[in-house]
Amino acid sequence: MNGKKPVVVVTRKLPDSIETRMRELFRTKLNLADVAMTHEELLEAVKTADVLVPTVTDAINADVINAAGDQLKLIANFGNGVDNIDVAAAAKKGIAVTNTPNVLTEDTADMTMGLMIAVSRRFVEGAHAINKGKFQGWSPTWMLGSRIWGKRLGIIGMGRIGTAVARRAKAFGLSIHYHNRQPVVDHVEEELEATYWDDLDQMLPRVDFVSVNCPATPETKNLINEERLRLLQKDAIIVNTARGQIIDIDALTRAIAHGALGGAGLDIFGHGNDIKDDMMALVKKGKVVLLPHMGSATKEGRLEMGERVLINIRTWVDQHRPPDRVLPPKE
Ligand code: 8YV
Repeated sequence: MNGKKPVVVVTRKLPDSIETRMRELFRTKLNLADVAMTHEELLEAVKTADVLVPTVTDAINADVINAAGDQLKLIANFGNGVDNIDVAAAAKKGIAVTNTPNVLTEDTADMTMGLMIAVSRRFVEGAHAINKGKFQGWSPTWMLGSRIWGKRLGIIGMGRIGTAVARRAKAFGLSIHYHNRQPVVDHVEEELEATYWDDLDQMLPRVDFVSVNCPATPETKNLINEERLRLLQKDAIIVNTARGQIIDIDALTRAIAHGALGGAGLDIFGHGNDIKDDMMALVKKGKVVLLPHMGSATKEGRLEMGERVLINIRTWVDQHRPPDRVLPPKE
């Protein structure tokens, strides 16, 4: 660094206190307007940045990485998932990538439970009836949902977030089933009274709820495809607080529209224009609850994510190994 402060380019508006500290520590270029940078703007930014701080809305693909000047040495993602970054291309160019693990686990798990309840207990429909002035008075057979207590939940991806979902779900009276590359350690499996399925196709027909909590990787793209959706019980509810590409959204829409699936809660939308009309029709019928990727959107969470970014940049500047280094997939 030659004793000079590194140039840090931040692609979106971050909490004020994080931005202030970044300006104190580094030569930081902020994006106060908070308009997502275009591909061309990203190509320009990496020519001068020593450190790039992107978010989920920035595609830091091989084109962007290959356009970077030799000074770019760190991509400190403001976010846990790094599916927006070509980590392998970065590694080839000697650029380290870091993320912000742990600090959004509990918030995302809360949102997962929230969506399970919202869909099965028809929260949005009920609130909507009142908001629209359509509530004519209570009736014993109106707005009936389905009970959560005593049902089975199948978690796909039993990492930090999946495990945090399982802890909450157990308290809601759900039996925990999970699919993961490996079973979790014995004491966690015992604590959660969880049942491991190495074969996802075996688990899906047996559960009433499915929660998607695995990362988006080439292996998990369309993991829940048309065939797998067919395995589910016809009133099963699927919740995705991870990434959209893990479920074939058109197949999901069709399954719910045809009554082959109970409903879905999806916290995966980055833009309103990602949502097709057929899906909106299901939203209007109360079969689906959609959220604009709010799982980790708490004031506390965003500050902690910012703190992790600061720590990662700071340790790198001090020539130590940043604590949240993400390694490229093994070839
Ligand atoms: C973040 C997320 O809001 O961190 C993640 O992987 O999915 C989100 O909850 C987002 O990534 C910020 O970049």
